[in-house]
Amino acid sequence: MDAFRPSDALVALLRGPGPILALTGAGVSAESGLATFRGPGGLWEGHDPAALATPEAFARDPLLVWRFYAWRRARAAEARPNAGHLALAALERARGDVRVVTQNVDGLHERAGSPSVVRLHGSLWTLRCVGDGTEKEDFRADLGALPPRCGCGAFLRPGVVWFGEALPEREIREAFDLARRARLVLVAGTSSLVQPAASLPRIARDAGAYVVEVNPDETPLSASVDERLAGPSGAVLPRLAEAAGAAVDRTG
Ligand code: BV8
Repeated sequence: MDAFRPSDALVALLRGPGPILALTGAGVSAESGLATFRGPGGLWEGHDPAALATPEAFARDPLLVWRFYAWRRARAAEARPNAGHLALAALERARGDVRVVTQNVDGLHERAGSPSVVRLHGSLWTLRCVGDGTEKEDFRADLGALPPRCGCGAFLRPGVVWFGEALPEREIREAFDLARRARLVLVAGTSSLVQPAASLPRIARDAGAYVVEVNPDETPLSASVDERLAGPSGAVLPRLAEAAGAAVDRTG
C-alpha cells in the first residue's frame, strides 16, 4: 500500500459532504525547516519545556525565555509555507467547509492562504503586555535580545499559550465544536501528546467522524484512527487535496 495514497473511503469523504477539520502540529512545518518539539533535534531536545514554555520560567528568567522566542520568530520569518500548508489552503478554497485548527504558533498556515485558522496555542507574532494583558500583532523578525516593553513600562511577552496556562476560550470552544461536527478529520504533524488539543480527534471520532493521521511516525493516536498515511505532510496533504479536486501548488 502506497503510504501516501488515500483509500477509496477517504477519497469519497474528500469529495463528499463535509465539514472537514484539519488539526495540525509542528510536523507540518518541519518541511519548512522549522524544528519540531519532540524527537531528534527537536526544539526541546536537551531543554526542559518547563524551563522555557511556562509563565514561571518567564518570571524567573525573562531574558532566557525571550531569547528562545526571539530565535523562533527569526526562524519562522525566514521559513516559507510548504506544500502541506498550501494543500490545506487549496482544499479550503475548493470546498468552503474545511477549517484548520493548529497548535502551531509560526503563522505559516495564514501565510499559505488559509483564511480562518483556529490558533489553539496563540502566535509568535502576537505580543502581550504582562501588565494588563493587552495584545498587539508585531511581524518584525528581529526585536532584539531583550524583551520589549509596553508603553506602560511592563515587559511584552510572546502571545503564546504556555504550559499550565488556559487555552484561549473562544478558540478552544470553536475547536471542540468543529470536532463534534466534522465528518472527516485530518490529524497532521502532531505527536498527540499535548492536552487539551490531543483530545479533539477522539471527540470527533466519538461523534462519528472518520479520522486520518498523517505522520511518518506512530503516535499515541495511531491505534485509534480509521486510516494512517505514514508519510510527510508536504507529500501526503497535496495528494489528499488533489483527490478532493483542488488545484494544488506543490512549489512550497
Ligand atoms: C492547560 C507553547 C489547564 C507555544 C505549547 C489534560 C488536560 C489539560 C491539560 C493537561 C492534561 N494533561 C496534562 C496537561 C498539562 C499540559 C500538557 O498537555 N502536558 C503534556 C506535555 C503532558 N497542557 C497544558 O499545560 C495546556 N494548558 O490545559 O491548562 C488550565 C485550565 C484552566 C486554567 C489554567 C490552566 C497548555 C498546552 C500548550 C502548551 N504550549 N507551546 C510554543 O512555544 O510553541 S505546547 C507545544 O507542543 C507546541 O505548542 C506544540 O504545538 C505542541 C504539541 O507538539 P506537536 O505540535 O505535536 O509537535 P511535536 O514535536 O510534539 O510532534 C511533531 C510530530 O510531527 C511528531 O509526531 C513527528 O513524527 C511528526 N512529523 C515530523 N515531521 C513531519 C511530521 N509529520 C508530518 N510531516 C512531517 N514532515
